[in-house]
Amino acid sequence: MSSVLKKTETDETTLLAAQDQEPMEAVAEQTDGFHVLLDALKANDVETIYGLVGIPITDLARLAQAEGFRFIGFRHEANAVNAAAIAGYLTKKPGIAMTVSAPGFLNGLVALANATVNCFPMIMISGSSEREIVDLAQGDYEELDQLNAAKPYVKASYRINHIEDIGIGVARAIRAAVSGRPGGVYLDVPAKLLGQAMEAAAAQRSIVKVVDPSPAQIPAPDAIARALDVLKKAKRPVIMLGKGAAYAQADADIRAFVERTGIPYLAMSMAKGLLPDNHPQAAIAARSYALKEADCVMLIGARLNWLLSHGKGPTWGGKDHKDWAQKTFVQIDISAQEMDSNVPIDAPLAGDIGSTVSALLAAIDQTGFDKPDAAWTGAIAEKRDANIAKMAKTLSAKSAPMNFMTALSAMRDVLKDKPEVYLVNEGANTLDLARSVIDMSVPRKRLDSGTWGVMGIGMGYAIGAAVTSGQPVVALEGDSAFGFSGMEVETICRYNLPVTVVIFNNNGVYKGCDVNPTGGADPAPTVFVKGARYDMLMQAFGGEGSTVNTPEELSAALAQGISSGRPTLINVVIDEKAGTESGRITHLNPQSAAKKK
Ligand code: ADP
Ligand code: TZD
Repeated sequence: MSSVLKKTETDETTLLAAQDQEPMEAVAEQTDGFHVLLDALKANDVETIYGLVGIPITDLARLAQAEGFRFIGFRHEANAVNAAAIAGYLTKKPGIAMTVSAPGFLNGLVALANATVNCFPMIMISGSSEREIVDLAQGDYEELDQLNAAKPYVKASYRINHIEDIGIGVARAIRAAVSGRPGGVYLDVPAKLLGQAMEAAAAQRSIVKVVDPSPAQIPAPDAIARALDVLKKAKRPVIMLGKGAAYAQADADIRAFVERTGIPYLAMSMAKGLLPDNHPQAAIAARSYALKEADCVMLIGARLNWLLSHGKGPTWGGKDHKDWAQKTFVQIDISAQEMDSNVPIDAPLAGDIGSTVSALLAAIDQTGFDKPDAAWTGAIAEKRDANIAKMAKTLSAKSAPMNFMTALSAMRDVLKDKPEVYLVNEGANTLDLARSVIDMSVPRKRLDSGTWGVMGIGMGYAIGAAVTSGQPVVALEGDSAFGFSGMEVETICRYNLPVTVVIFNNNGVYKGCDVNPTGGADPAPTVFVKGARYDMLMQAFGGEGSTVNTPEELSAALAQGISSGRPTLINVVIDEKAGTESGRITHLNPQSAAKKK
């Protein structure tokens, strides 16, 4: 946009008559909040917006499309926000989602909170009502104090009140989302702001292109020396890679560090594939043994939260759940506050993973590093190979109807030769078993329920991954998990995305054979309609759908779905008696915990 002189609304006759007297009135070109907001996003390389329309987002979405943005419209805000969140994770640039006010905002907030909890950078922009009415609680259309409602669940929550501040407001939101520990940011955009006008040239000057949005955070040299000292003293060290390491996109240096030190490594679920799961140093299939027996653990972008039993207790070789493991810990994390959150960290490395790992490599080049004793690496390899052989036996056992392992075995064989495929995964048994069975060989290809173990990310993540990458996506879903975002199959069809949804259908949550103990007509709380035809849902919108009963049928349908690049849904009939309550986290159920005592 540039400032131009514009003639006032005068017809030509008047102009001609007036030409000897007054010069044309000079009026600087005006612009409005809609345009300035989109210009601010464009200046910061935003190309795609995920959202759901309604006042005032409809006009914004239309204009965005007209201005060359890709606007992906969803059927529920949570899925739009999940798509933006995973786009942020995959690209290291904040994903952008737009929602309408109050209910639209609240529908999106769960996913925004989930993005924050998982450290994914994104910005949710919601339209909001008149401040004056909200602040006096006078009952506006879709009234809610969104700015404050968002605060506890996000990394930052901002409102822009004046058109002149849009540039700096967007810049602030971007920097908050991607700098330091990434997270979800809420940006409140009152409808009134979008309608405000200002001079176009001044608006252009107010736009901020954020310089170095996610600055490197270089660890102090003494912290590097301390960490190497702790690692060198270890007899049985192990490295744990988390999704922060995958996010960092420092793949080559991480691999060089693991290989140069010779330390066996484990990978958290979304870090699988950072090094190929069949790497000779992979201890993934010997996880329990490695965590128990290690005398030193180096965490790279992984938190010692519930997924790692808080770094203490029997999983780590402790006596009871409160017992600190007698191990040393080295931790790389961009958030210094993360250190000592659950157990004392002997060598904290507060820095970004790229800078920190390269500093460690440089220090090793100077001082050398002796690989761990063969007794330790050999013991891990032996345990791993035994576990893999044991699993191979389970996988090869045929079962009719299929159980989880039979179906996963078929999927594993198809996916083995297709490293480019993204695998989205949620459910209970479907999640926990697929994580162990399906190997990953490329970084950032496995996207799942993450830190909260949340259901509902499936279609949002699948759409976000497909839109961001153009690569094929397989979304492996429990039948319950699918239900949370299932309506987005229409979105998948509408944009003709290369997504194959695979539903492990065992007629219920965890399994489908529970009965109502009273003998009454209502089904048990965990049970769904039996023999449901989820494939017909995809067909309803013009996609491909099929129901499969055997591993051979599943293999063929999966291979076909991926190679077709078309929206596909495979309804996999799984034995309704297969499945464990809560998958592998049964021990967290209060009843089973009480029984153990
Ligand atoms: P996982 O669930 O795989 O164990 P978490 O989500 O618990 O992983 O942990 C990821 C950690 O990575 C977070 O503590 C976050 O602060 C950290 N992190 C994210 N990005 C970076 C980065 N670029 N450099 C260093 N640490 C990072
Ligand atoms: N609601 C939300 C938002 N997240 C959750 N994690 C749950 C409820 C509880 N929950 C789980 O933890 S797994 C699960 C639920 C409802 C579904 C398990 O059933 P499924 O998978 O059909 O998806 P399996 O493979 O049959 O176990």
